[in-house]
Amino acid sequence: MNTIAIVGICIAAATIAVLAVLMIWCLFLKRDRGGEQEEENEDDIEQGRNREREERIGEGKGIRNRGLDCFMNAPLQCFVGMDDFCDRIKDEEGINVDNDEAESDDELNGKSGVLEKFKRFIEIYKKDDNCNMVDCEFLREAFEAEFPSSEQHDTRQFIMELFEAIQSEQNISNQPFISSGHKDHKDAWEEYTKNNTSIIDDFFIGMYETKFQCECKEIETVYEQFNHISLPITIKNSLETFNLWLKNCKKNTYSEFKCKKCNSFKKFEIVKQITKFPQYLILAFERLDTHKNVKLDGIINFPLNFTMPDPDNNENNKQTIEYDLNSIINHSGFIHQGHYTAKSLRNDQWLNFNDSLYEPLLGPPINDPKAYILFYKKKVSS
Ligand SMILES: *[C@@H]1O[C@H](CO)[C@@H](O)[C@H](O)[C@H]1NC(C)=O
Ligand SMILES: *[C@@H]1O[C@H](CO)[C@@H](O)[C@H](O)[C@H]1NC(C)=O
Ligand SMILES: *[C@@H]1O[C@H](CO)[C@@H](O)[C@H](O)[C@H]1NC(C)=O
Ligand SMILES: *[C@@H]1O[C@H](CO)[C@@H](O)[C@H](O)[C@H]1NC(C)=O
Ligand SMILES: CC(=O)N[C@H]1CO[C@H](CO)[C@@H](O)[C@@H]1O
Ligand SMILES: CC(=O)N[C@H]1CO[C@H](CO)[C@@H](O)[C@@H]1O
Repeated sequence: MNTIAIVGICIAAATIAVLAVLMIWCLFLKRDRGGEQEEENEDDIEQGRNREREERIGEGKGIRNRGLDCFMNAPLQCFVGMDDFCDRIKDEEGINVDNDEAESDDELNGKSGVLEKFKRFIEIYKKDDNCNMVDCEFLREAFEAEFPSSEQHDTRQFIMELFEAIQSEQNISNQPFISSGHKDHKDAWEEYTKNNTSIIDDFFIGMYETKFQCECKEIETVYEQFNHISLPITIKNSLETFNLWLKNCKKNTYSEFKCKKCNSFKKFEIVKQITKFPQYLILAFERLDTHKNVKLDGIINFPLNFTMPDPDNNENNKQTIEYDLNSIINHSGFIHQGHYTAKSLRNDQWLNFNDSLYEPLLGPPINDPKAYILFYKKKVSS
């Protein structure tokens, strides 16, 4: 019995000893492992940082695409490339929105608080950190009602909606300004800006002047705002579209109208021209013909820069306004199934943006056959 008891005690003691050794070993192992893991993690992070440092090119960041977001990501890259606009928007405030609501905007439906969200996006993008990708789901959500994430959308429509949303938050009705009876184009622009003072107006809105002149010399002048200019592509003249547009910028046409003075139908000469050039001129090629349901793939010659006569100093067309290409949006694919990418100039370096991916380009994009929207920046006049 004694022997059995002693053996039992010995086994128990041995077991306890083994267990203790195991436990202590485990603790050591755990601590070692932990240590190793921490080191590994640090290594990972460090390598990641280095990788990001290597991957981060110039002033670019990618933008995450959660499905069909490229219609929004491409123009956002173009806006980020507009330094003066991004500097100004930081200080802009919406006066038509309840700011308390805008603070907790993640739950907001609809477009409310777009300006605040757009500012947040710019701030995150411009932050000098090691991130090479921005997630802007909060901005995407603001447009969910109009641009459901389950469908493809037209990037041009998005740009217009973004403008309208910001304008209306800064207390501007989105009625088009069409007005007559002004002294001249400066007077018309003053009238427009008196009640239209959003950042969008300061950077993207231009104005057309159209003069209707009757045979009897009676003239009526109409002013009309625009936020972009559409250039039609016809398959035949696609090579010449841009130059044709430049040539036609001051265009004389003729048509029959009823003259108020003559009180009868007369031949009118119509002269239409731009009298207010915006800081950023947006040109959109009419590639997506939704009526005929086709996409026009014509190659367009568009210049890296061009000049127009300055309407404010128009004596002998000597003074000119110069524009430089700032960014372009590409559309590849078919009319109802395609992909948008952007090329944007950042600090003298052209970058190619494809959602979360981006890469430097060797030079500026010239005659890109897939160009859909062009953004030109007005040169600062000296
Ligand atoms: C501009 O707004 C003011 C009030 O804010 C109004 O009195 C004025 O009539 C407006 N101007 C035009 C041209 O509508
Ligand atoms: C305008 O673009 C052309 C190339 O198309 C370039 O050679 C020229 O230097 C540019 N001019 C200015 C003023 O940037
Ligand atoms: C635009 O399309 C052209 C021609 O297919 C292509 O070479 C280029 O990479 C595209 N650009 C972007 C920004 O995707
Ligand atoms: C954009 O990137 C995707 C891969 O994420 C690739 O399949 C596609 O060809 C790229 N498009 C362009 C225009 O570069
Ligand atoms: C400054 C200004 O005009 N604010 C107005 C903006 O619009 C809201 C209503 O739409 C008015 O309550 C504000 O007075
Ligand atoms: C686009 C826009 O809001 N236009 C408005 C500018 O202000 C005039 C009045 O001066 C309004 O009539 C326009 O609707």
